[in-house]
Amino acid sequence: SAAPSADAPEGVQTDPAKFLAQPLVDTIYTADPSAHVFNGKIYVYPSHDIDAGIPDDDLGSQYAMRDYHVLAMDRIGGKVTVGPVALDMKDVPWVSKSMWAPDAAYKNGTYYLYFPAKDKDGVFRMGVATSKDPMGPFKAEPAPIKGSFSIDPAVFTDDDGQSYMYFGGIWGGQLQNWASGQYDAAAGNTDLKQDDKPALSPKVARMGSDMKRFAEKPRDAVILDEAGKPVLGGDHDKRFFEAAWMYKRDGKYYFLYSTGDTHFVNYAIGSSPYGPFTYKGHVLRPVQGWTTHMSMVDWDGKTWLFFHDTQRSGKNHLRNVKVTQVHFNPDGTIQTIDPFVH
Ligand code: FUB
Repeated sequence: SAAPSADAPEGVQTDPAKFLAQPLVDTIYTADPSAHVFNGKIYVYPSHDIDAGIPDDDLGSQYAMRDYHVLAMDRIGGKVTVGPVALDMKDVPWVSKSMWAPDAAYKNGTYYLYFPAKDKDGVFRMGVATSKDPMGPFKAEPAPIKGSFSIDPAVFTDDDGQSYMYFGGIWGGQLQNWASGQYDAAAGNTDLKQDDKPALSPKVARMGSDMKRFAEKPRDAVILDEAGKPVLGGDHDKRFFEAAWMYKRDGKYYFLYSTGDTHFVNYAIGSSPYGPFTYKGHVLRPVQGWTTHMSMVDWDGKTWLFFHDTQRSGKNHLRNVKVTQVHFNPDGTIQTIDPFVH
Protein backbone atom coordinates (compact mmCIF):
# COMPACT_ATOMS: atom_id res chain seq x y z
CA SER A 1 0.00 0.00 0.00
CA ALA A 2 1.21 3.48 -0.83
CA ALA A 3 2.02 5.95 1.88
CA PRO A 4 -0.27 8.97 1.55
CA SER A 5 0.64 10.53 -1.78
CA ALA A 6 4.25 9.33 -1.72
CA ASP A 7 4.25 9.78 -5.48
CA ALA A 8 2.10 12.90 -5.65
CA PRO A 9 3.04 15.39 -8.34
CA GLU A 10 4.17 18.82 -7.28
CA GLY A 11 1.44 21.18 -6.13
CA VAL A 12 -0.84 18.36 -4.95
CA GLN A 13 -1.92 18.47 -1.32
CA THR A 14 -0.24 15.72 0.73
CA ASP A 15 -0.95 16.64 4.36
CA PRO A 16 -3.66 14.27 5.72
CA ALA A 17 -4.67 16.96 8.24
CA LYS A 18 -5.81 19.19 5.37
CA PHE A 19 -8.41 16.66 4.17
CA LEU A 20 -11.86 16.57 5.78
CA ALA A 21 -11.93 12.75 5.76
CA GLN A 22 -9.37 9.95 5.33
CA PRO A 23 -9.27 7.08 2.80
CA LEU A 24 -11.34 4.08 3.90
CA VAL A 25 -8.83 1.55 2.56
CA ASP A 26 -5.19 1.70 1.52
CA THR A 27 -4.55 -1.76 0.07
CA ILE A 28 -6.24 -1.06 -3.27
CA TYR A 29 -7.35 2.10 -5.09
CA THR A 30 -11.12 2.62 -5.09
CA ALA A 31 -13.52 5.18 -6.58
CA ASP A 32 -17.21 5.86 -7.34
CA PRO A 33 -18.52 4.43 -4.04
CA SER A 34 -22.12 3.18 -4.06
CA ALA A 35 -23.03 2.52 -0.43
CA HIS A 36 -25.93 0.37 0.78
CA VAL A 37 -27.13 -1.03 4.09
CA PHE A 38 -27.89 -4.72 3.71
CA ASN A 39 -28.69 -6.89 6.78
CA GLY A 40 -27.56 -4.20 9.21
CA LYS A 41 -24.10 -3.81 7.67
CA ILE A 42 -22.69 -1.19 5.30
CA TYR A 43 -21.48 -2.40 1.93
CA VAL A 44 -19.71 -0.17 -0.56
CA TYR A 45 -19.59 -1.06 -4.26
CA PRO A 46 -16.71 0.97 -5.75
CA SER A 47 -14.73 0.99 -8.96
CA HIS A 48 -11.34 -0.67 -8.54
CA ASP A 49 -8.76 1.72 -9.96
CA ILE A 50 -5.54 0.39 -11.48
CA ASP A 51 -2.60 1.95 -13.27
CA ALA A 52 -2.83 0.70 -16.85
CA GLY A 53 -0.20 3.19 -18.03
CA ILE A 54 -2.70 5.05 -20.26
CA PRO A 55 -2.35 8.85 -20.38
CA ASP A 56 -5.27 11.09 -19.29
CA ASP A 57 -7.64 12.17 -22.08
CA ASP A 58 -11.17 13.61 -22.42
CA LEU A 59 -12.60 10.11 -22.92
CA GLY A 60 -11.25 8.90 -19.58
CA SER A 61 -9.15 6.20 -21.28
CA GLN A 62 -6.93 6.19 -18.19
CA TYR A 63 -9.81 4.62 -16.23
CA ALA A 64 -9.04 1.13 -17.55
CA MET A 65 -10.48 -0.92 -14.71
CA ARG A 66 -10.91 -4.70 -15.00
CA ASP A 67 -12.73 -5.96 -11.90
CA TYR A 68 -14.66 -5.12 -8.74
CA HIS A 69 -14.12 -5.69 -5.01
CA VAL A 70 -16.81 -4.95 -2.41
CA LEU A 71 -16.00 -3.14 0.86
CA ALA A 72 -17.87 -4.01 4.06
CA MET A 73 -18.05 -2.44 7.52
CA ASP A 74 -20.13 -3.01 10.65
CA ARG A 75 -20.22 0.69 11.43
CA ILE A 76 -18.94 3.94 10.02
CA GLY A 77 -15.49 4.56 11.45
CA GLY A 78 -15.00 0.83 12.07
CA LYS A 79 -12.78 -1.71 10.34
CA VAL A 80 -13.29 -1.91 6.58
CA THR A 81 -13.01 -5.34 4.95
CA VAL A 82 -11.91 -5.49 1.32
CA GLY A 83 -13.60 -8.47 -0.32
CA PRO A 84 -12.02 -10.76 -2.90
CA VAL A 85 -12.67 -10.21 -6.62
CA ALA A 86 -16.46 -9.90 -6.87
CA LEU A 87 -16.61 -9.81 -10.67
CA ASP A 88 -13.83 -9.96 -13.25
CA MET A 89 -14.04 -8.64 -16.78
CA LYS A 90 -12.77 -11.97 -18.13
CA ASP A 91 -15.97 -13.63 -16.88
CA VAL A 92 -18.27 -11.26 -18.75
CA PRO A 93 -18.45 -12.39 -22.39
CA TRP A 94 -19.67 -9.11 -23.91
CA VAL A 95 -17.13 -6.78 -22.23
CA SER A 96 -13.97 -5.46 -23.91
CA LYS A 97 -12.78 -2.92 -21.28
CA SER A 98 -13.54 -0.08 -18.83
CA MET A 99 -15.39 -1.56 -15.85
CA TRP A 100 -16.60 1.80 -14.54
CA ALA A 101 -18.79 2.94 -11.62
CA PRO A 102 -21.04 0.11 -10.35
CA ASP A 103 -24.05 -0.08 -8.06
CA ALA A 104 -25.91 -2.85 -6.25
CA ALA A 105 -29.44 -3.74 -5.18
CA TYR A 106 -31.17 -6.46 -3.18
CA LYS A 107 -34.44 -8.21 -3.86
CA ASN A 108 -35.94 -11.48 -2.56
CA GLY A 109 -32.71 -13.09 -1.36
CA THR A 110 -30.57 -12.05 -4.35
CA TYR A 111 -27.99 -9.29 -4.63
CA TYR A 112 -27.63 -7.57 -8.00
CA LEU A 113 -24.44 -5.87 -9.19
CA TYR A 114 -24.94 -3.34 -11.99
CA PHE A 115 -21.92 -2.20 -13.96
CA PRO A 116 -21.11 -0.16 -17.08
CA ALA A 117 -18.45 -1.43 -19.46
CA LYS A 118 -17.48 -1.10 -23.10
CA ASP A 119 -18.72 -3.85 -25.38
CA LYS A 120 -16.66 -5.32 -28.22
CA ASP A 121 -17.56 -2.29 -30.40
CA GLY A 122 -16.33 0.16 -27.75
CA VAL A 123 -19.89 1.22 -26.85
CA PHE A 124 -20.78 1.51 -23.16
CA ARG A 125 -23.59 -0.80 -22.00
CA MET A 126 -24.88 -1.81 -18.60
CA GLY A 127 -24.41 -5.31 -17.27
CA VAL A 128 -26.01 -7.09 -14.36
CA ALA A 129 -24.63 -9.92 -12.23
CA THR A 130 -26.16 -11.80 -9.29
CA SER A 131 -25.07 -13.43 -6.04
CA LYS A 132 -26.57 -14.76 -2.83
CA ASP A 133 -23.82 -12.91 -0.91
CA PRO A 134 -23.51 -9.10 -0.90
CA MET A 135 -19.71 -9.50 -1.18
CA GLY A 136 -20.05 -11.74 -4.25
CA PRO A 137 -18.70 -13.45 -6.22
CA PHE A 138 -21.31 -12.31 -8.76
CA LYS A 139 -22.26 -14.21 -11.88
CA ALA A 140 -22.87 -11.97 -14.88
CA GLU A 141 -25.70 -12.35 -17.33
CA PRO A 142 -24.27 -13.28 -20.74
CA ALA A 143 -25.53 -10.09 -22.45
CA PRO A 144 -25.88 -6.46 -21.35
CA ILE A 145 -29.27 -5.12 -20.24
CA LYS A 146 -31.35 -4.71 -23.38
CA GLY A 147 -31.77 -1.04 -24.30
CA SER A 148 -28.99 0.07 -21.94
CA PHE A 149 -26.27 2.55 -22.88
CA SER A 150 -23.82 5.06 -21.37
CA ILE A 151 -22.47 4.75 -17.80
CA ASP A 152 -22.87 5.07 -14.04
CA PRO A 153 -25.97 3.03 -13.11
CA ALA A 154 -27.62 3.84 -9.76
CA VAL A 155 -30.50 1.59 -8.80
CA PHE A 156 -32.95 3.04 -6.30
CA THR A 157 -35.80 1.09 -4.73
CA ASP A 158 -38.77 3.20 -3.67
CA ASP A 159 -40.89 2.59 -0.54
CA ASP A 160 -43.41 0.65 -2.65
CA GLY A 161 -40.72 -1.86 -3.70
CA GLN A 162 -40.43 -0.56 -7.27
CA SER A 163 -36.83 -0.11 -8.46
CA TYR A 164 -35.51 2.42 -10.97
CA MET A 165 -32.15 2.75 -12.68
CA TYR A 166 -30.70 6.22 -13.11
CA PHE A 167 -27.74 6.44 -15.47
CA GLY A 168 -25.76 8.41 -18.01
CA GLY A 169 -22.61 10.38 -18.45
CA ILE A 170 -21.41 12.80 -21.13
CA TRP A 171 -17.92 12.99 -22.72
CA GLY A 172 -16.29 9.55 -22.30
CA GLY A 173 -19.59 8.26 -20.93
CA GLN A 174 -21.07 8.63 -24.45
CA LEU A 175 -24.49 10.05 -23.48
CA GLN A 176 -24.18 12.66 -26.27
CA ASN A 177 -23.86 9.82 -28.78
CA TRP A 178 -27.40 8.66 -27.90
CA ALA A 179 -29.21 12.01 -28.26
CA SER A 180 -31.12 10.71 -31.29
CA GLY A 181 -32.00 7.38 -29.65
CA GLN A 182 -29.43 5.52 -31.78
CA TYR A 183 -25.69 5.41 -31.25
CA ASP A 184 -24.14 8.18 -33.31
CA ALA A 185 -20.34 8.32 -33.24
CA ALA A 186 -20.47 11.67 -35.09
CA ALA A 187 -21.92 13.36 -31.98
CA GLY A 188 -18.34 13.53 -30.74
CA ASN A 189 -16.44 13.03 -27.52
CA THR A 190 -17.73 15.76 -25.22
CA ASP A 191 -21.24 17.23 -25.32
CA LEU A 192 -23.68 18.41 -27.99
CA LYS A 193 -22.02 21.86 -28.17
CA GLN A 194 -25.44 23.49 -27.92
CA ASP A 195 -24.85 25.81 -24.98
CA ASP A 196 -28.16 27.70 -25.36
CA LYS A 197 -30.28 24.54 -25.51
CA PRO A 198 -31.34 22.30 -22.63
CA ALA A 199 -28.48 20.13 -21.42
CA LEU A 200 -28.52 16.39 -21.99
CA SER A 201 -30.59 14.80 -19.23
CA PRO A 202 -29.65 11.79 -17.14
CA LYS A 203 -31.87 8.79 -17.84
CA VAL A 204 -34.26 6.87 -15.62
CA ALA A 205 -35.93 3.54 -16.33
CA ARG A 206 -38.24 1.41 -14.18
CA MET A 207 -36.72 -2.02 -13.61
CA GLY A 208 -38.57 -5.22 -14.42
CA SER A 209 -39.59 -7.47 -11.53
CA ASP A 210 -36.57 -9.74 -12.22
CA MET A 211 -34.23 -6.71 -11.75
CA LYS A 212 -32.38 -7.76 -14.91
CA ARG A 213 -34.14 -5.68 -17.52
CA PHE A 214 -35.74 -2.31 -18.12
CA ALA A 215 -39.52 -2.43 -17.92
CA GLU A 216 -39.73 0.67 -20.12
CA LYS A 217 -37.71 2.76 -22.53
CA PRO A 218 -35.38 5.03 -20.53
CA ARG A 219 -36.85 8.52 -19.98
CA ASP A 220 -35.17 11.88 -19.41
CA ALA A 221 -34.79 12.81 -15.73
CA VAL A 222 -34.95 16.54 -16.41
CA ILE A 223 -33.08 18.98 -14.15
CA LEU A 224 -34.69 22.42 -13.90
CA ASP A 225 -33.03 25.61 -12.74
CA GLU A 226 -34.42 27.82 -9.96
CA ALA A 227 -36.70 29.54 -12.51
CA GLY A 228 -38.25 26.23 -13.56
CA LYS A 229 -36.47 26.09 -16.94
CA PRO A 230 -34.32 23.11 -18.03
CA VAL A 231 -30.67 23.71 -17.14
CA LEU A 232 -28.80 24.73 -20.30
CA GLY A 233 -25.90 22.86 -21.90
CA GLY A 234 -23.62 25.87 -21.36
CA ASP A 235 -24.28 26.02 -17.61
CA HIS A 236 -21.38 23.81 -16.58
CA ASP A 237 -21.78 24.57 -12.86
CA LYS A 238 -25.29 23.09 -12.90
CA ARG A 239 -25.73 20.70 -15.79
CA PHE A 240 -25.57 16.93 -15.42
CA PHE A 241 -22.27 15.29 -16.36
CA GLU A 242 -22.24 11.82 -14.68
CA ALA A 243 -22.49 9.97 -11.31
CA ALA A 244 -26.27 9.80 -10.79
CA TRP A 245 -27.58 8.88 -7.33
CA MET A 246 -31.09 8.89 -5.85
CA TYR A 247 -31.82 9.45 -2.15
CA LYS A 248 -35.29 9.80 -0.61
CA ARG A 249 -36.05 11.80 2.51
CA ASP A 250 -39.40 12.98 3.90
CA GLY A 251 -41.14 11.98 0.67
CA LYS A 252 -38.77 14.07 -1.49
CA TYR A 253 -36.55 12.62 -4.19
CA TYR A 254 -33.00 14.00 -4.07
CA PHE A 255 -31.16 13.49 -7.35
CA LEU A 256 -27.38 13.83 -6.88
CA TYR A 257 -24.89 14.12 -9.73
CA SER A 258 -21.44 15.32 -10.75
CA THR A 259 -20.91 18.38 -12.95
CA GLY A 260 -17.72 16.82 -14.37
CA ASP A 261 -15.53 19.57 -15.78
CA THR A 262 -16.55 22.00 -12.98
CA HIS A 263 -16.09 19.25 -10.37
CA PHE A 264 -19.14 19.82 -8.16
CA VAL A 265 -21.52 17.30 -6.66
CA ASN A 266 -24.93 18.92 -7.04
CA TYR A 267 -28.42 17.99 -5.98
CA ALA A 268 -31.88 18.66 -7.32
CA ILE A 269 -35.20 17.77 -5.66
CA GLY A 270 -38.37 16.34 -7.17
CA SER A 271 -41.66 14.89 -6.02
CA SER A 272 -41.57 11.80 -8.26
CA PRO A 273 -38.80 9.26 -8.99
CA TYR A 274 -39.04 10.37 -12.63
CA GLY A 275 -38.51 14.06 -11.84
CA PRO A 276 -38.39 16.75 -12.94
CA PHE A 277 -35.80 17.71 -10.33
CA THR A 278 -35.22 21.33 -9.38
CA TYR A 279 -31.61 22.36 -8.82
CA LYS A 280 -30.90 23.22 -5.18
CA GLY A 281 -27.14 23.61 -4.83
CA HIS A 282 -23.84 21.90 -4.20
CA VAL A 283 -23.51 18.88 -1.91
CA LEU A 284 -19.72 18.73 -2.25
CA ARG A 285 -17.23 21.30 -3.46
CA PRO A 286 -14.42 20.12 -5.79
CA VAL A 287 -12.23 17.38 -4.34
CA GLN A 288 -8.61 16.71 -5.23
CA GLY A 289 -8.58 14.98 -8.63
CA TRP A 290 -10.59 15.50 -11.82
CA THR A 291 -13.58 13.24 -11.13
CA THR A 292 -16.06 13.42 -8.30
CA HIS A 293 -18.65 10.74 -7.59
CA MET A 294 -20.74 9.91 -4.56
CA SER A 295 -23.56 8.06 -2.87
CA MET A 296 -25.70 9.16 0.07
CA VAL A 297 -27.10 6.70 2.59
CA ASP A 298 -28.74 6.72 6.03
CA TRP A 299 -27.05 4.83 8.83
CA ASP A 300 -27.66 4.99 12.58
CA GLY A 301 -30.04 7.92 12.31
CA LYS A 302 -27.54 10.04 10.37
CA THR A 303 -26.92 10.64 6.67
CA TRP A 304 -23.54 9.93 5.11
CA LEU A 305 -21.84 10.94 1.88
CA PHE A 306 -19.44 8.40 0.40
CA PHE A 307 -17.15 10.08 -2.14
CA HIS A 308 -13.63 9.83 -3.52
CA ASP A 309 -10.55 11.95 -4.09
CA THR A 310 -6.91 11.33 -4.98
CA GLN A 311 -5.30 11.91 -1.58
CA ARG A 312 -3.26 8.68 -1.64
CA SER A 313 -1.80 9.03 -5.13
CA GLY A 314 -2.23 12.58 -6.42
CA LYS A 315 -3.21 10.95 -9.74
CA ASN A 316 -6.61 11.30 -11.40
CA HIS A 317 -7.01 7.59 -12.13
CA LEU A 318 -5.85 6.25 -8.73
CA ARG A 319 -8.57 7.30 -6.34
CA ASN A 320 -9.57 6.45 -2.78
CA VAL A 321 -13.05 6.40 -1.25
CA LYS A 322 -13.99 8.31 1.89
CA VAL A 323 -17.08 9.04 3.97
CA THR A 324 -18.34 12.12 5.77
CA GLN A 325 -21.57 13.15 7.46
CA VAL A 326 -24.23 15.17 5.64
CA HIS A 327 -26.19 17.87 7.47
CA PHE A 328 -29.62 19.08 6.41
CA ASN A 329 -31.22 22.45 7.07
CA PRO A 330 -34.74 22.48 8.57
CA ASP A 331 -36.21 23.08 5.07
CA GLY A 332 -34.58 19.88 3.73
CA THR A 333 -31.77 21.60 1.86
CA ILE A 334 -28.24 20.23 2.23
CA GLN A 335 -25.33 22.07 3.81
CA THR A 336 -22.51 22.17 1.24
CA ILE A 337 -19.50 20.08 2.24
CA ASP A 338 -15.96 21.37 1.69
CA PRO A 339 -13.57 18.41 1.27
CA PHE A 340 -10.69 20.42 2.73
CA VAL A 341 -10.16 21.68 6.28
CA HIS A 342 -9.38 25.37 6.46
O1 FUB B 1 -14.49 5.64 -12.62
C1 FUB B 1 -14.69 5.89 -13.98
C2 FUB B 1 -15.59 7.06 -14.18
O2 FUB B 1 -15.02 8.20 -13.57
C3 FUB B 1 -16.93 6.92 -13.53
O3 FUB B 1 -17.79 6.07 -14.22
C4 FUB B 1 -17.33 8.34 -13.49
O4 FUB B 1 -18.42 8.62 -12.68
C5 FUB B 1 -16.04 8.99 -12.99
O5 FUB B 1 -15.93 8.92 -11.60
